[in-house]
Amino acid sequence: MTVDLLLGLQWGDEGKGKIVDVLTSKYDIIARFQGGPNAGHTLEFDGIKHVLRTIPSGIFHKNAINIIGNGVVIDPVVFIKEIEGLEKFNIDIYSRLLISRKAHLILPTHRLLDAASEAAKGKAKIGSTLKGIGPTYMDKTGRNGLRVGDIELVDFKDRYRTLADKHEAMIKFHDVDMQYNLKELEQEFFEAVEQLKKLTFIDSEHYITQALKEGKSILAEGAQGSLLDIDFGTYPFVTSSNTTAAGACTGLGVPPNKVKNVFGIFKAYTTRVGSGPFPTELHDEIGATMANVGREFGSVTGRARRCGWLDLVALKYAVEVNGVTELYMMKGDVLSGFDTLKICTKYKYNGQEIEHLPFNIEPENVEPVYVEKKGWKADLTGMTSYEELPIELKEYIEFIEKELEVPVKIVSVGPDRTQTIIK
Ligand code: 2SA
Ligand code: MG
Repeated sequence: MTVDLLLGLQWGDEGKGKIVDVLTSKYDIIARFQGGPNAGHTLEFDGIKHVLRTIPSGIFHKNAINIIGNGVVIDPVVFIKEIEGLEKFNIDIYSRLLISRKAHLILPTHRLLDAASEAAKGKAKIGSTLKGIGPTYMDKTGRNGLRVGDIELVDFKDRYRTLADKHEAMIKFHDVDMQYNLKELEQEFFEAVEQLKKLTFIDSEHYITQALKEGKSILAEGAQGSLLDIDFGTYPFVTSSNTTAAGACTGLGVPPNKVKNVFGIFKAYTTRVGSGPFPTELHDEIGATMANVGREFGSVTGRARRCGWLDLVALKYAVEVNGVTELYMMKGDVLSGFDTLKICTKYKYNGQEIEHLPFNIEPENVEPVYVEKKGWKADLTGMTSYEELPIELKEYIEFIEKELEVPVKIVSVGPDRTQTIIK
């Protein structure tokens, strides 16, 4: 069998949680391969809204196994709270969720270090979610990190102390005003670590190889978006993991030749939260309408998301880097009501018109070039078939398909599981 990937093609918040949930019934295993509690995957069904942080979106389906791969970073404190939240809905998490021993742990001092580092950057701050993601991946690549498997070692606490002491020195180095009670944070951390031991730890690469041999189907669920990839995103305004297709291989132990379909998910417009360049950003009424109608607030931090027109230059880049085979368009319903819609197809860059994403997309370097499309007025949220969709929306979709040379297979017209049109 093979592995399919579901990835965000923009700056995150494309609606991955909803789509994995819709697709899950087709797969035996759902796996997360990167990121950590900086993600917030929102799922809505039966009138209830769930926000998942580290746990894969397949957790609501009783026949799916959910894996947290080695590429993920886990904050035991956040993680245990997430589990407690799900237990209220009588979900048998312990039989459905497996964690890689090689996943790295977010320590309380990683979170503090994240905050200190951002504060020290001042205006140049990344706009991090402050969940300790960057410092944890730094320790991973710096070969200092603690992993889930380490909590079973007798000297875990000593190892913890050595690393936490080093972090404290680093926090001091940043020389910013920070108040914290590390003793309290540590108590909470070690209690959560004890809870974590109730879960099943696996070697995800071995588990996945076996599962593939047994004919199981696997869906790898990305977090954040392609333009936040540590290598291919708008560096340094990115997250610290590979959010693109290759990350699924290194973050789970999936051999590249086992990857089959790559589902690329994008919003009918564009949003970004945190700092960093955003060529099609709108600072006007239109952007504000998108934010209001689309409820564009971070599901974890509640931060307002910046909004703008669809950017096909950036989207084409993401399609290429990921090798996307099918596109899923989200939130088409949010664009209902505009007379005209704009789509960016090129950038003006150094006096020339270009169609590829250049090294630097700061506003002083690029100016978006738009084509205009006729808008539609109909409310899409009750529509259930592609045929029903307004002709202008179909034209909007067909234009995207032609430009990206990949078919749009799903059109989402609302947050609920049922508001999903399969073309
Ligand atoms: P970090 O926390 O250090 O990885 O942040 C680095 C950059 O990556 C962005 N980032 C995100 N952007 C959108 N959504 C994310 N997840 C949450 C959600 C965000 C929230 O799904 O709603 O609740 O605000 C996410 N995670 C990281 C971040 O904004 C920085 O630009
Ligand atoms: Mg999100």
